[in-house]
Amino acid sequence: MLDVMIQDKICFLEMRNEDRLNCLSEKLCQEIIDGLNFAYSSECVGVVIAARTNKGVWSAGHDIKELPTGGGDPLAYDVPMEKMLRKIQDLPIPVIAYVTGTVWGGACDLCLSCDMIVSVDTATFAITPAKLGIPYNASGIMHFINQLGINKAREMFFTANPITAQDALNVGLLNHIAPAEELEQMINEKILNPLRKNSILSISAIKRQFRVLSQSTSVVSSENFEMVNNWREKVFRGPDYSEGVRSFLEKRSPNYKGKAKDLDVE
Ligand code: YXS
Repeated sequence: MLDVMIQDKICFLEMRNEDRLNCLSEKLCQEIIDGLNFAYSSECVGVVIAARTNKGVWSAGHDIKELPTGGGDPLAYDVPMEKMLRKIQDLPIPVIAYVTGTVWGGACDLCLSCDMIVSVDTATFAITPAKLGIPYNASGIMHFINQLGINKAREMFFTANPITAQDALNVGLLNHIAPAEELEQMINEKILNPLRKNSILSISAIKRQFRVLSQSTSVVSSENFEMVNNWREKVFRGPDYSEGVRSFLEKRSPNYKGKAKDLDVE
């Protein structure tokens, strides 16, 4: 499911689950974690996460067929996709997303968890929990607020509509975009060759600082923490989550029954 290659101190991880639109299945997430660990233990100075696309899709996000039913939290701290996202953020060397197609759901969070994103100019990016009746999690929402600005983040979550690569570049989601035929040369010139030349000791210390400092503002009170959990639990235990997953798999429009006031606490 994942091809791993090291070339001149950069480790290239290429998702090869294209028959399943590179869905972030438990197996693929674990292979990405293993690939990241291999890159670091091989003393690489950077990792590129790429994908073999199918139907123009870079990754269709979490494998919907693996989402828990019966009241389980689809985005709990210990699910493989969340472990993979944290591994990308915690890896002490730069991780770059190399996007060559459309990006959906948790794959969008995968890109935001990377240190940089370079993308083909025809790519799109969508975060889709609202389309599936899923409650996103706090760390994921913080990724979007911190990196997109709160209004664009809200638009992406509330509409579940894809945004274009140009739009994503304008709001700072992407570092660079280029036509397909120029993308490989661009990432080498603008990112990989400087990584190969600069001090990885300095870069690693700076990435570790970014990780610590980016979490410094997101401490919430214990009461607010419990309130957020209460909202999320009401969603993933509510009627819409199971209807959202079922409707997708049955290829029909969802018929949501949930109400905003269902989240109110008297
Ligand atoms: O009918 P078959 O068996 O061939 O399967 C179809 C789709 O059901 C399947 N497929 C998926 N299976 C599991 N998980 C997925 N995420 C997924 N996406 C697709 O692949 C086969 C071909 O899909 P099809 O016919 O729809 O292809 P298409 O070219 O018409 O459309 C491609 C997409 C990607 C636009 C479309 O498949 C799509 O909208 N997929 C869902 C994208 C999405 O919403 N992903 C979010 C997953 S949930 C997640 O990541 C987070 C938990 S959250 O929701 O919070 O963001």
